[in-house]
Amino acid sequence: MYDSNFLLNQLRQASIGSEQTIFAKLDDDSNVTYGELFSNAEKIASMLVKNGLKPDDRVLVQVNKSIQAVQLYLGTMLAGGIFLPLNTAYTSEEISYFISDATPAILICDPKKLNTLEPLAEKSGVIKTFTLDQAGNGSLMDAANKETEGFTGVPRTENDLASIIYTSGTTGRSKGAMLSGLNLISNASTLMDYWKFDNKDVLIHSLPIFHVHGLFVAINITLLAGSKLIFHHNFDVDTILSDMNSASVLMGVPTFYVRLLQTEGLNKTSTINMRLFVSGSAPMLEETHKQWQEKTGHSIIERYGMSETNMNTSNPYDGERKAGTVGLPLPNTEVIVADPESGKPLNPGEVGSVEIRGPNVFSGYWNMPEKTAEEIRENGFFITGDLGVFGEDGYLSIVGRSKDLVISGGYNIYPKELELLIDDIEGVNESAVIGLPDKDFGEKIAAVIVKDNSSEISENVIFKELESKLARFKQPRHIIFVDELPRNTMGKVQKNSLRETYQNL
Ligand code: MLC
Ligand code: AMP
Repeated sequence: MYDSNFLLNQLRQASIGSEQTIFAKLDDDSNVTYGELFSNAEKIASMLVKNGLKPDDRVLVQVNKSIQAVQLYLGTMLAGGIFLPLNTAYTSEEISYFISDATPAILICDPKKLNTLEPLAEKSGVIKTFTLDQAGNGSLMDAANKETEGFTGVPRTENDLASIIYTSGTTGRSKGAMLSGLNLISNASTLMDYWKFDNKDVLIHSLPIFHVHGLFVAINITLLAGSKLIFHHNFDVDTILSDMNSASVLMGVPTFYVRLLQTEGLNKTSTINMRLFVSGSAPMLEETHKQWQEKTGHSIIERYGMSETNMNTSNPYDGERKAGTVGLPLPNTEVIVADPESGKPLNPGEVGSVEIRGPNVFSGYWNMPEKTAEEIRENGFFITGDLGVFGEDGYLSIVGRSKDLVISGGYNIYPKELELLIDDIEGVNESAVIGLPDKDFGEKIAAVIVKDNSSEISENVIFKELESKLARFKQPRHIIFVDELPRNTMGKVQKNSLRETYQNL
């Protein structure tokens, strides 16, 4: 049984007041101790409560990566709020949807976005908007610094929500995955043991902190194990390479490894201090895994997860790490490959729907009971939308997706969202958005468009129209005009055929 301020107390227990460093070698060469981290989180929590935050209120956050943003994550949970981080690439139009869907009580944004976002926030009943910039300055920390440390925390139980992570939806509308304290802590503690983390570890942190990977996997494990983080604002190959002298673990998306493999300095000597390389969020090519092993002597651990479940499977720490597979189900997590209709488990070698059950699985989508019921079966198994197959050896391979999704550099892009916007542009009859192979990002976006000849449209018109509506990473890299889209006898657009036709673009 867990105590009431469940997640935070677990994270704090070994570290509160500690002089042990958590953030080491920051870009300005400073260090931050666990004691400082948590006392600032307490000040933020105290300030949020004074500003009217009630248990279960959402705190919507779109800020650049900083230590203060991590303190805000911890402070929000300490205050009993629900932390809702958003990709910094989202445009105001995209943010506007999240504000109206999540109805947050508090909004925190970059000072540069205040003028645009504050009026939207006020219209949606947000009590207060604060600012926080990459250097940690802004009205959030000004207000928090007036508080004293020692805020003990608003009581929470293990099933209370700790965070909502928005993930794109097949209908074009993003869905907020509701994650409880138990979802987060159970997964972090499983991974800490599975990957053998302890307080001697130093993790190179170059991922964004608005997603499960950089926030929960990387930070929660570190806090639980009392390890250190070398915390970078951005991904940079040279910096990572030089960090490897004083670090032990790197977590990244496959693009990290593809780019590192292209650098001169990557070899057995430069990685000699490292004990663990983890990859996930998108499929890693077998070729990348093998090249890494040849060049560094290290075998990357590929693991598989998602916003709704945190991590589900991982290649083993001690056993064989098999390229092209995502390894074995994690302890405490049931993973089946099932018949999509009946949900009945299939035999090894048979391709089916990957489904997950366990304490890591979310409770549902915010405000979307029908979607929740469609995706979580009555027996508790969550239908991931991924297609997989178990080998006789028990290793899972992800072989495709039943959901129409493109993953570019670890970011999810749902074609439907783009198709709805493109179809609305004057002069467009219809469109099909597909993912094509890309050496750097794994997949890239292409939009195949049929004109309606009502007005003159060109590539540029399409790009211009999408510019203010869509984050840059979601925008098409190729626009292809065609006379008609290929369809099957049922009238359904054949995206496979389009992917094949344009695979070499
Ligand atoms: C940046 N760009 C991208 C992109 N990232 N375009 C498509 N896909 C991406 N992922 C755009 C930029 O806007 C820019 O546009 C151009 O590409 C070049 O940018 P860059 O400087 O090369 O990008 P960089 O800053 O180096 O970013 C690449 C990256 C980043 C791989 C480091 O995308 C990244 O951090 N990805 C990690 C995502 C992640 O954490 N996913 C976890 C989700 S959780 P232009 O044209 O304007 O110059 C999850 C669950 C799980 O999935 O299992 O973990
Ligand atoms: P997200 O919704 O951003 O959490 O992305 C989750 C999706 O990323 C999963 O449903 C998978 O499709 C994909 N994914 C994550 N890790 C892997 C992996 N190691 N191999 C293949 N796909 C992955």
